[in-house]
Amino acid sequence: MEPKILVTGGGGQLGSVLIPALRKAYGTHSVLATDIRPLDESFGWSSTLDVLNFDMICDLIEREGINQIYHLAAILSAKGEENPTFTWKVNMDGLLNILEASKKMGIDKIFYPSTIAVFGSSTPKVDTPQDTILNPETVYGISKAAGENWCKYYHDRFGLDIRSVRYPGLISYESLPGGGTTDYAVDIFHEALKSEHFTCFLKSDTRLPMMYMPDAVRATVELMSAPKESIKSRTSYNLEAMSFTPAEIYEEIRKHVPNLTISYEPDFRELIARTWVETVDDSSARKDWGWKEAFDLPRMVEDMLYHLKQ
Ligand code: AKB
Repeated sequence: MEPKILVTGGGGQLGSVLIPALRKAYGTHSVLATDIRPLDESFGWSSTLDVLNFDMICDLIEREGINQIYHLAAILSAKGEENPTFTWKVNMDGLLNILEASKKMGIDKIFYPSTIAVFGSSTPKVDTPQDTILNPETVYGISKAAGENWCKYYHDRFGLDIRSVRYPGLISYESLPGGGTTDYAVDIFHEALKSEHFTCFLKSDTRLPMMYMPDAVRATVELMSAPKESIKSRTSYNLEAMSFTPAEIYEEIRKHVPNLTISYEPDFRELIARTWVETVDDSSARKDWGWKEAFDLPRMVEDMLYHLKQ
């Protein structure tokens, strides 16, 4: 069957890059971009959608003949701490509405992004295993860990084909992050080209897993097009491309922008980052559906600067 894809949270950092990629893969008229706010014309076929409104989701699925959903709408780690109960509502009720609507309306496939924020202080920090301790310490992480389990539940109990990856911090020249702990790794590029000084909200040695957006988009498309039998994890797959500290990305950018300076003013986001892990073991994704990154730190830095300078 021809895919007719609904993307929620389409105006966010991932959605605004993933939507054009899905259109390229499946055809311009096969992807409906939605967001809580009206999307501008550059998004093409779009609609407003409040994921807390179950009837609105079902109406849209019916009216547009939707058969796949990429449920990206969520409030991220740092922003989520400003209003924990509202974050829980958006992230959790939003997901449950999508799952229930998918069951009711017979949706074929669902994509649910999870995150390294599902890990916590007791999780092994290096080469974090696929199946490990999840004791998240942000409301975003708690909602995503619960969300992963809901996805498995709807798969096991109702046969829904839901697939998920635990994204590391995402770095993109095409879109800006909104309210995450890993946002510094995008901000540093913009400041490098604008003011040649960057004030980092993490400490110099805080190591986190990261990924360049072209890899994240390709991973998503590959996961979703893999044969059903090859998907062995129905919670969420660990995924990694690189891992670095603020000091390391600074040194790499300085090879291209020699006058760049950096200072460190750690804030509450440092405390969040310290509960996450440093590197993850993503061998299950590599084995089950052939994941392999194309960008390491030097290649990503070169490509980011090249595109941002354009
Ligand atoms: C965040 O920092 O909250 C996100 C994430 C790692 O999920 N980028």
